[in-house]
Amino acid sequence: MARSWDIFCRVVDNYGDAAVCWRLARQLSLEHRGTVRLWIDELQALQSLCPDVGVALDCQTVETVEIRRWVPGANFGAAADIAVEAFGCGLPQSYVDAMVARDRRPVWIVLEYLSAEPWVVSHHRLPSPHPRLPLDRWFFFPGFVPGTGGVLREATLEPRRLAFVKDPDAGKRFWHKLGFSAPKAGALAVSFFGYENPAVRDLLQAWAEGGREIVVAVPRGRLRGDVCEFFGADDPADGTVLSKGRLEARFIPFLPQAVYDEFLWACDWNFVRGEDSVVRGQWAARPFTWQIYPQAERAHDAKLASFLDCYCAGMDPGLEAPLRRFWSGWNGASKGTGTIGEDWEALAARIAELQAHAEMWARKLALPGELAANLAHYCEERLK
Ligand code: TRH
Repeated sequence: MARSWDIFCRVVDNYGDAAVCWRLARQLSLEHRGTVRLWIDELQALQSLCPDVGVALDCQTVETVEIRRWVPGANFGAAADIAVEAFGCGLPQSYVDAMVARDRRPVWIVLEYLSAEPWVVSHHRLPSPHPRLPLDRWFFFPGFVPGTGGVLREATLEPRRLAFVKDPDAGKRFWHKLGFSAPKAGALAVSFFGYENPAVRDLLQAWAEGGREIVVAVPRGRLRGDVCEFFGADDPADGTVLSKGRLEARFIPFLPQAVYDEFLWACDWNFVRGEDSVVRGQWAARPFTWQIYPQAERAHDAKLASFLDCYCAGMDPGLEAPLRRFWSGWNGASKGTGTIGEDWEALAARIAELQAHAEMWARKLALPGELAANLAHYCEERLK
């Protein structure tokens, strides 16, 4: 049955909140026949991901989703069948009142952060009654294993990816579109997205002195400052190429979301971060390294370790050890041990095995089912 949805999104920082909500909104509308309104408090982040979004508009429809600016005092109108409170951002009181006023109680979903921690399975889909009102909030947890809500993957993603990887010229066309030639045969292409990171210097140095040519492409963003510092460059324009030893760095713009996927497919190794690029990196079925969103008192260490426990299952221990050390060095956990270059060399020497593992992992990641589909199905059950 066609349902109406209101998705509420507060942009805390960066792009992840907007990215996840935007993907979910599109999928519910395009793949689940939903009438979807996305209430978002910062249109700039969304416009970076989807250039068709106008930052000055209070109300606009893009790709069948109605996008509404979420400001204090906004007129929300009647509540939808389903309200999604993304990442516990809270629903406005006037909207909650509108939910209570409906004859048929809407479903209130709290869409949680993505985590591989084992407790997620037992918390997924638990209700929490509202302290005063006749409403339940239902907690919906994305995740990597059966028993969780899964992760987002639009229906067109895998066909697009397969068409790209099967086309021998697709990679070349991608680099040309950005104004570069395709990396030379034998060079390893790397996408480099992350937060500020003191490990960048050692890794770039190792690449410059390493056994293989590396072409690292660096989109505009927080990690780029560390790369510039390594080269002694001051904010190079997009399109700039800087080299040192066997390392070539290409500076590229922040790409629209759909083009970002092509970037991941065009590279042999992807450095990803946060909540959403890490998922796209996994669907890209390429070796990758995750810079997890840093939390107070290093609460993210446990989350990273849980993910690695899932991801490394079945991997040869001789490959798993450098992979864990490399990821931990990239996430600042083993600062000062100075093994990031050696660990990289150990991994790069076995990249074919890591590639096969990444493909196997992408198949495993599909096992819990797809997040938007799982959510739509779950809400339908609640509304029956
Ligand atoms: O931007 P992120 O760090 O997002 C977040 C936020 O910090 C958020 O507050 C936090 O809650 C969450 O992480 C855990 O990283 P993320 O999630 O990977 O989002 C980046 C998005 O940007 C993702 O959709 C990919 C996209 N992207 C492009 O569209 N073009 C690009 O060129 C690049 C580099 C990324």
